[in-house]
This record gives sequence, structure tokens and C-alpha cells, in this order.
Amino acid sequence: MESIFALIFLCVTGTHVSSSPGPLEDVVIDRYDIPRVCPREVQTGDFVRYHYNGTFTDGKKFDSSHERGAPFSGQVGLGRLITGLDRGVQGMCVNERRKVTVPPHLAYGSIGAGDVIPADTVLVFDVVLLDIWNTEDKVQTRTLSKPESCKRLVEATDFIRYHYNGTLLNGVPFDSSHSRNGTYDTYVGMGYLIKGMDEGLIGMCVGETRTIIIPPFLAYEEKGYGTVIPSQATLVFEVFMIDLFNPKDDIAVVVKEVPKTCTRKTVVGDYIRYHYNGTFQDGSGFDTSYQRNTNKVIEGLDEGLRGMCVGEKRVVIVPPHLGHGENGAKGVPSSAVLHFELELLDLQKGVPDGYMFVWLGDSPDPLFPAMDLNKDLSVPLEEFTAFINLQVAEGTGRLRPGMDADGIIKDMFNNQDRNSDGKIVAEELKLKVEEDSDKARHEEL
Ligand SMILES: [Ca+2]
Ligand SMILES: [Ca+2]
Repeated sequence: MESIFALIFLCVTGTHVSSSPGPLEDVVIDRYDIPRVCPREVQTGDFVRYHYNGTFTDGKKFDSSHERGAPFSGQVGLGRLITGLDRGVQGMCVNERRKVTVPPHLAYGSIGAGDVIPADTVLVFDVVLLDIWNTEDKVQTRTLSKPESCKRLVEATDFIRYHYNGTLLNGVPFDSSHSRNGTYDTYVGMGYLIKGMDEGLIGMCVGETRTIIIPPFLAYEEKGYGTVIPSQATLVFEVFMIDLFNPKDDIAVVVKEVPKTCTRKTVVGDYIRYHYNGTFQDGSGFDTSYQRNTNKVIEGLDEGLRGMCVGEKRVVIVPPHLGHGENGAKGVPSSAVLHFELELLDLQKGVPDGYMFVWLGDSPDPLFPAMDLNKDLSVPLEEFTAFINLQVAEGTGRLRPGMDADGIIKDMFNNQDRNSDGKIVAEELKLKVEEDSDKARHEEL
């Protein structure tokens, strides 16, 4: 050994006096393209993925991962690579390009490799690093931005909706929810996601943007995914949290303002008028027109409006299973949590479902003579209208609140004028309750 060292020493010394370079002692590394941000450098034991072109010193190519279309993957420093490359990629960072010149004794020595590499050949590898990871790695998260107030953090078993961009460690994109024009909607922490994602999403709040870096053994491991995620790939997700709730959530009611006098609070069946401002968890407002075509209020809001005084203001938060569910509604996406700022404007006792008019005491019996105000044995619309308005004025009956009174009365009249001749006679008149007992689905009276 001593003589070999001596020889090399002489040769290296000789380069100072000779114009022709002597044989290489070690690899020569030319880091000709280093990324500005270099957060991690290859160390012994790391797994790496890289592309390379292998040439002789005259530039003739003997191997290329680019041409094969498959980068090299392997562990550094355990003799799986030729010794020269084990040394040559040390300290390299992702997206760095370097030229590694390997002397024969750190490559294929005096034997060479088959017909491809002759004996005692210096090899030049032009390498670009694509990925680094280590079996000791953990999921790394970094918050890029976050709202000032964060009322609630993502926990396991929550259902969440988020946008994401997914890239490989070298920045090559493999998937994006934005390209699909829809959020990714899922339960978290229940095994529906890759392990690293299940872990990295925990603790996020709505409105937060977070980077999640996931080593391959917590992602798609050796199998990769389709053509877009290679085997043993580190994944980088940039996640923007849109919405979160738990299926166990009930509505949340926060009372903001109650008037000093409150004689009556809303109960089931009341007719109410209220102002509301509807927003999603991210603060954006939703189109409320979806509700105008239906009298049906979503379950959570119906519940949230109970026990309220006129003039009271409250916020009601409705989880989707008490709102529009997985189907959403016009202007409301699937599985969206809804915030309602409410103010009760008016409150009236309602009438039972299916009724347009109710008697507040006993109804006149018999009814027809009472209704036939001028006693001509015939009740046209004008007379019927006068009769109903009289009941309302005297407090013996009430019309369904919140609707056009003349319209309701006309409907009631038409319903009783069975032969549609413009007048009601005694035989046509039947009490609503009698009809109900006949299981008829007519309305009124
Ligand atoms: Ca009459
Ligand atoms: Ca008639």
C-alpha cells in the first residue's frame, strides 16, 4: 500500500510541473448547477433517485437513465452504487446538477464491465438529483399562512374539504384538486388517506395553508401510483383547508343580542320572519336564493331558530348532516358547514300543517247558515271573503300567516265550490276535519 500511495503522491505532485494531468486519486465533483434553496443534502444511508448520463472522458456515452426513461433509485453508501458514485452524490441536494468524474479504481477498475466499459477507464457521470429520503424521516409540516383566529383544529374522525397541489420533491406536479375544479372531501385520520396525509392534516384550521412533506413509506411506497408517482417517491402537498366538521357535531347556537323585553319565544309551528346572512366556514357568502322556492328550512336552521325572541340576534352553525348534506344545494357545495347570522323580525302563532285557516274556538254549527250572511242560501266569493275576514277581525279564526290573505281565501272558496259554479251551497260544504277523517287531502275549513 505504501508504494501505491507514494506513486499517487508523485503523480499528483507531477501535475504541477507537467502539462498533462496524471491519474485521478479521487472523484472530482463539479457542482455546476446548485438550486438557491437547498434544504437537505444527501448523506450516507439516504435513499436517492437521480437521472444520469454516463460518458467516457471523450464524451462518448455508455449509459443513460434518461434514455431508459427510468431514473436510478438506491441507497447511498452501502456499496450498491459504484464506489465513485456513492462518494459523488454525497452532499447533493434535490435539483442540483453535478458532473462526477470517477477514476477507474472507484469504478470498474482494471477489469472493466463487459463490452461496455474497458479496463482502467475514467467515467464521467452527469447527475441530477430528484429525491432524497431516509427511513428515519417523519412527516414534515410547515404553515405558510393562517387566519388570526382559529376556533377549531382538524382532529381524527373529522370530515374535511380542502384544495391541494401535489408535487414530487423536485417540484414536478402529479396532481391538483384545482385542476378538477372541486375540493377533496374526506374523513381524516381513519385510513382513507395515505398515512402521511392522515397525519399531516391534523391540527390544521380552516383558512390555513400548509405544506406537508411525506416520505415514501408513509405514501405510495414501492408501488408508486399510476404513471405520475414513481416508486419510493417523497411527496409534497400544499394544502388549503376549506371546511371541517365532525359527524357527531350538533348545531352550535351563539346568542349575540337579546332584547330587554321578550314576551314570547319561538316554538315549533310559529310563523316567523327573519333576516339572515349565510356564509361558509371560510367567510365567503353563499347564494341564499336557493331557499326562496321552498318553504322547507334545513333541519339545523329550523332547530337554531327555536326559543328566539323578536329582535334577538344569534349565530347558528349548521353541520352538513343537518344542512344540505352530501348533495349540497344550489350555491352550496357537498358537505358544507353553514354559518347563519340571524335576526328575528316577526313572530306569529302559526296554523297546523296543511291548514290555511283555523278556528280559534268552536266553529259555528251548523256552518252554512252562519256563512250565508244575507240568507239567500248561496255563498259567492265576495260573501265568503267577508265571512272569513269577519272571523279574523273578531278573533274567532286565523288565516295562515305569511301568505296573501285574498289568495288563500280564494283557494278555500274554490275548494268548497265543488261544481265550480261560483257559489257555495249547503251540500257542498264540508268541514276540513270530516275530510281528513275521509282521508281526503283537501285543504281549508
Ligand atoms: Ca248568500
Ligand atoms: Ca257551487
